[in-house]
Amino acid sequence: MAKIVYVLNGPNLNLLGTREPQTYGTATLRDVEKLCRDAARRHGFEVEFRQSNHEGELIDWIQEAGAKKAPGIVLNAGGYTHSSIALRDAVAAVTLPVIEVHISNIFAREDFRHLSHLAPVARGTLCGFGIAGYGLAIDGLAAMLATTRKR
Ligand code: CA2
Repeated sequence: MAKIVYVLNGPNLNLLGTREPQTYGTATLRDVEKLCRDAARRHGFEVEFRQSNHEGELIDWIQEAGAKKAPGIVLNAGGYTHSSIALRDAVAAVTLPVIEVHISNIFAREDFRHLSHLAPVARGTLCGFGIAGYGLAIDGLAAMLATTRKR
């Protein structure tokens, strides 16, 4: 059975590559998708790649990944990272490893971005690596799963 990693993107990430290149670079979300598919393939995974501007839809997808027993979730929750208790609850409730990713270094930005409600319930967090962080998250997930399987 195919091992399908969910890569979920939150609000405004559909605009990637069109604005704020000094913060987010010039790559588009399509480029991120390709990067994720290439990284996943190297580990024998496939990718379900989605973006939504709606909190509830992201929560539904986290629950869907759980119900389908996906190997894990890579989540860039965008601005909801800093505001959403509901997303945090969804991440805490799912039994799969969730890797939190941010393109920018949220700790080098405004104070309100320093708090992530997701970090305490995520299995790992990556930020500041640009879009390469998505590939690193998939590599990290694969390494975690390989370790788990050996136990
Ligand atoms: O650095 C990240 O990946 C963020 O999750 C991006 C969020 C921001 O609220 C987080 O603090 C950090 C914002 C996503 C908006 O993306 C845009 C991309 C291009 C142009 C405008 C917005």
